[in-house]
Amino acid sequence: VESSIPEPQRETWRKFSASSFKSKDEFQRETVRHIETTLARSLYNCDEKAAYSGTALAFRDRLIIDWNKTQQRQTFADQKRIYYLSLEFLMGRALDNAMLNVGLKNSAKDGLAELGFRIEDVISQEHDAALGNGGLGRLAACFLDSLASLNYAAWGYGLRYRYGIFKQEIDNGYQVEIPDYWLDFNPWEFPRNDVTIDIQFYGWVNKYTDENGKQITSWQDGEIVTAVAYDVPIPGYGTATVNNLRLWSSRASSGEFDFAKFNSGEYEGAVADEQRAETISAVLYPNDNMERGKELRLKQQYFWCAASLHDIVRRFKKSNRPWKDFPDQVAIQLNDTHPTLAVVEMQRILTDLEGLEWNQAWDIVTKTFGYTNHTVLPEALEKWSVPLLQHLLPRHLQIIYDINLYFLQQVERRFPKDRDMLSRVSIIEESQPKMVRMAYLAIIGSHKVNGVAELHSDLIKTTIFKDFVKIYGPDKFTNVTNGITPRRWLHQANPRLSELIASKLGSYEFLKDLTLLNKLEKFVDDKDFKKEWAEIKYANKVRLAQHILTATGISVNPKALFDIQVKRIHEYKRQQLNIFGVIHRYIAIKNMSPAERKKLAPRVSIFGGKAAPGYWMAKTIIHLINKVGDVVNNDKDVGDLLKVVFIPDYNVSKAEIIIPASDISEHISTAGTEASGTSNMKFVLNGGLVIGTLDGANIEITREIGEQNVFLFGNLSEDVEDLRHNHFYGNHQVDPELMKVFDMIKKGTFGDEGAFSSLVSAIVEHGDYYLVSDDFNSYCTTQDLIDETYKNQDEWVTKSITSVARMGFFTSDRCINEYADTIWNIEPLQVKEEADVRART
Ligand code: BZD
Repeated sequence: VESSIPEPQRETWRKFSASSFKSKDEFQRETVRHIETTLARSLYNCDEKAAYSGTALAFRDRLIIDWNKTQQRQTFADQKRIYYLSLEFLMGRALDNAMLNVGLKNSAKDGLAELGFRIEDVISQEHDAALGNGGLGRLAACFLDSLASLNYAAWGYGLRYRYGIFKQEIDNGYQVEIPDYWLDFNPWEFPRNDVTIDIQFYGWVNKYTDENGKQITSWQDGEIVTAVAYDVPIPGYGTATVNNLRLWSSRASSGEFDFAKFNSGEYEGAVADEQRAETISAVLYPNDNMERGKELRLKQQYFWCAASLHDIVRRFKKSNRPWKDFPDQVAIQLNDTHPTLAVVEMQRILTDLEGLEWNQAWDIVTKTFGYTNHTVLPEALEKWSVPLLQHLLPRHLQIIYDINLYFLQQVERRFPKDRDMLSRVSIIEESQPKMVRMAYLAIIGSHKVNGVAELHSDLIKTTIFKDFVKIYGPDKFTNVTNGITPRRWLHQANPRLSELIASKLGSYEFLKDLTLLNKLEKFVDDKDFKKEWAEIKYANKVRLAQHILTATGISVNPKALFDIQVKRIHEYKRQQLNIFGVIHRYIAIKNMSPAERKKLAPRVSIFGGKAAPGYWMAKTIIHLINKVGDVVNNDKDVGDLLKVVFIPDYNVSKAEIIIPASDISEHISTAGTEASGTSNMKFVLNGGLVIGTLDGANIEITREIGEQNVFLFGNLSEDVEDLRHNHFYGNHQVDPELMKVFDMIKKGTFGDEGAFSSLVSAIVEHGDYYLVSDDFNSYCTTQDLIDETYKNQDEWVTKSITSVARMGFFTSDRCINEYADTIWNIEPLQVKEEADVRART
């Protein structure tokens, strides 16, 4: 490379090459240096925020050194890389993760203590990186952790939103959204002002024949916005691999156009252009599983896909390989349909810009892409209107039509007798206006399509994509059951449990091979071990009780059973079933004699989660939970027997406190609606038991840990259709116990009943689409069984330990290895320095 240092000077270079700290003293030296110089603070004005900044900068230096080496190593090795395209990366905090992954948390802890700070206080200064809505975004973050930990050459590509998911406050029981401006100090990102790509919008398509008689298609005029790369280092656990997450930020293009405006005195106009450009990466859309069809969202998608693809193509071209090698060097995974335009952009690059024949290009495209589906909910399937695409991306719409034409011709040849098939599988929905079905485009443009848990992968094959199974055969469709990283969700969130497990297994090796947990089963009868296990759970509950008190003013008894449901608020996830169950319990307590009350196990019902700002029903559910809490928590008859808590602003760092503190967690979606769920895995890995429906990954969790360790209830997914039908055409009776709950709401016990009438009428009058009434009895009975079981603490702890021991399958390491083998066809890159990686803490 021409820009590298000539050989004679390299010695000097090497002599002063940056090296990273390895001990407590060196950590202190680096931290103090950063505080005094980089931050220009002194020991006289160093608060926790400054201590955080200095510590983060010291660890950042460490990561950079390994990051640079990793990128060099991967470039030299010149192997296939995997690119994970996701509009969301829900990373949470980075410092704790960096400390644990490089193995120096203990040095930092002691070092900070000597400087006058508690490490927990320093760590909690960090603002969450909340560039995601929920499960889909957090899955992407777990995948990055596994990819680096397993030494895969992998890049994430996303958007650098200025505002992440909104912060939630609760005001008088209502959700209020506060903007999440998180970039005032972010030491984990590196602007690459030299890595920019110009992205085009609008304009028109010019087709002509050039002087050599060649057909040229060119997309002309319109508007240019510049994408600037911001890189985030992703350290692996116990390895020297540090991968890259590249996030694109939008800014006005520095073309002559703006200067002309400036010079002609149109200062305001130029500034307005600039702001319009910056708007593209300004804010994360806060809807999960709900499609809205907004132009700015489509602009975000194209901006990010185009920037990422041009970056990938530029990197490939440096290797001077022929285009046919592209799929051997590059695998691109589409996290849901949000990046589907990447398929179209790739085809455009290869044909319009690089001059390949259509078929040759399309072969490369389909070998490169894989598509992961995360939902079967019809309202969540992405569609873009043809007129909008025509306006914003005229050339891409033409390419989509061509892809569709060749695809339909192929279908026509294979199924000449099935005319309906053509309209069913067409990428274009013949509605008013016409719509582009992004999932169909993603399937047609990929070589593999996967669901995220067994039931879900079966459902997509038999329902929404069944025609495509006929067309392509079943092998194109596969399952990769989701997983979670045990580094963050066990070791970081629950350090005492991790330490106890390590003391029994002899090392922390289980964090790299989670199946080793099965060795814990030997100890289920070990009295001391069980006692310590229970003590750790109790300590985690004390920690959560403290947080609840600070955040809500509600004081809860840590000896009570903690029953937790934290996740996005959605009708299909059925937080309404949970809160109706709570009201049912409240009624029961009110009707009990003092003697009966004495026998009841005290319970704390804990909720948390955000509602999409425009999702009225979800907001009403939050309101009801809070109002029920107001009444129940202040009822002298109830006392400690029942408390209802809504923890505001559920996010990754709060999850790390909440999840280790559950006795029971709720995963109670209508069967067939929750694609996988991943918090179910996190809760069980932390020794909590679950109440759940036979949905998503609950089914596989049950298979792994044993039916006797799970509280299952409710109807099965294969019966849902018939039940829904009967709600309208049979004689549908709402469960009588549920009616009593509704009576109490209607009486105004929880305030103005009108506020909650939509929740009641959805069930009583509008067909109860989510089967709340059908599952109510089974749900309440199962909750009673939980009370009974909890009374026998010894048995409870046995279930807890046994479950954890059998959770090895649900690591995202297993999941990533499955993607690598069955979809990406890539191998990890061997890392020499691995032997040299320091002792784990
Ligand atoms: O993806 C979730 C599913 O609902 C879960 O069942 C599953 O476990 C996870 C991971 O596979 N889906 C989402 O979180 N979806 C979104 O957040 C989303 C965001 C934008 C647009 C559409 C959906």
